[in-house]
Amino acid sequence: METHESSIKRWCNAGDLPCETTAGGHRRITIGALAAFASRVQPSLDFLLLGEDRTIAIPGILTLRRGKVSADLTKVVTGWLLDAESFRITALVRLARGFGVSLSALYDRLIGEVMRGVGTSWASGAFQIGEEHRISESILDVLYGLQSAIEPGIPENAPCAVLGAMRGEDHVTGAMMVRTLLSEAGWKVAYLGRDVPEEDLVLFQRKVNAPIICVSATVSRSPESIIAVLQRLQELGGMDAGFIIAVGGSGIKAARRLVHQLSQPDRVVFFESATEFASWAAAFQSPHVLVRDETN
Ligand code: B12
Repeated sequence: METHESSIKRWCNAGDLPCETTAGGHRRITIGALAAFASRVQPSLDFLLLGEDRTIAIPGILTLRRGKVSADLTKVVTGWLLDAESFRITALVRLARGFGVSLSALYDRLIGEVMRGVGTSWASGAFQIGEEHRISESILDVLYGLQSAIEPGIPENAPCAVLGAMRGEDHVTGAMMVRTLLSEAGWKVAYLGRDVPEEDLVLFQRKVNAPIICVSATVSRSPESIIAVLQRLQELGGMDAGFIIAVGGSGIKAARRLVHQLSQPDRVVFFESATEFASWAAAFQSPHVLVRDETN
């Protein structure tokens, strides 16, 4: 809800919204007072969906806005995930975006961090496999919800990208994040989910005439095996294939140094983070344009 400053002053003056006046003459409103007021005027507000944890979540959003993540916020979000309260995370994401925090920053700094923490807890025996699965499903609930909210705004004639998790890869959280980022940047996405063979990625690339194939890999594997997957994609596409391969995820890092082994190394882009990818996708020009530029 967007509220004009004058409305807030009016509510304060009328005593509806309790506030203190500072020595400098400014009004100071506590989060508790704001929550009580908001619950009277609009009970479904995202702010209220944060529940009692709002006293940690709101300062946590402000920390995210400054480019950092607070340990308290990470703990709160992990707790919500353990309780399968994905609606609270969705509310947090909406609020954070209202405060100017980008989706990609939320993914890299907050959700990625939370999921890595979940991995550490699982490895140390603090979480059982059922808890890890429940958390994974809850985070996917959030991402599917975001996707459904973004998708209707994509123009009918928008370019389409193909996206999937690399063959043998069951982790799809990173891929789903990329899906929402592409959609937010105005792309349609042919999303193929987990464990996608190269043949199917290229089949869909042809079907939708996609200028980008995006591949995600979370489990680390040998650089040679990643290069083999990328090479196969390029062979299936042929020398005049009109697509760029965007590859990312914590599992692919080591392969970057072998990129020169590919038949078309300049047609592959490696990404370390969602933030890097989001700006690249927003500014992307199709390979046809790139080829034309090269010959000029
Ligand atoms: C949740 C989880 C699962 C869930 C996955 C559910 C799901 N729906 O995705 C389940 C339970 C199914 C699972 C299974 C397994 N898992 Co697991 N899992 C995890 C966990 C806890 C979180 C993964 C995650 O979501 N990470 C967060 C994402 C967002 O990070 P990310 O992928 O790196 O993505 C970020 C960026 O890299 C980027 N990005 C990602 N993809 C892309 C793509 C593009 C194009 C771009 C531009 C950017 C980009 O954006 C993201 C935002 O920052 C991790 C712990 C960890 N440290 O990651 C272990 C972890 C990844 N799993 C691990 C293992 C070993 C497994 C299993 C093999 C376990 C087993 N013995 O059965 C299996 C099967 C793996 C398989 N065949 O794929 C290991 C991997 C170790 C390694 N050597 O790499 C980890 C690290 C746990 C550990 N500490 O040992 N897992």
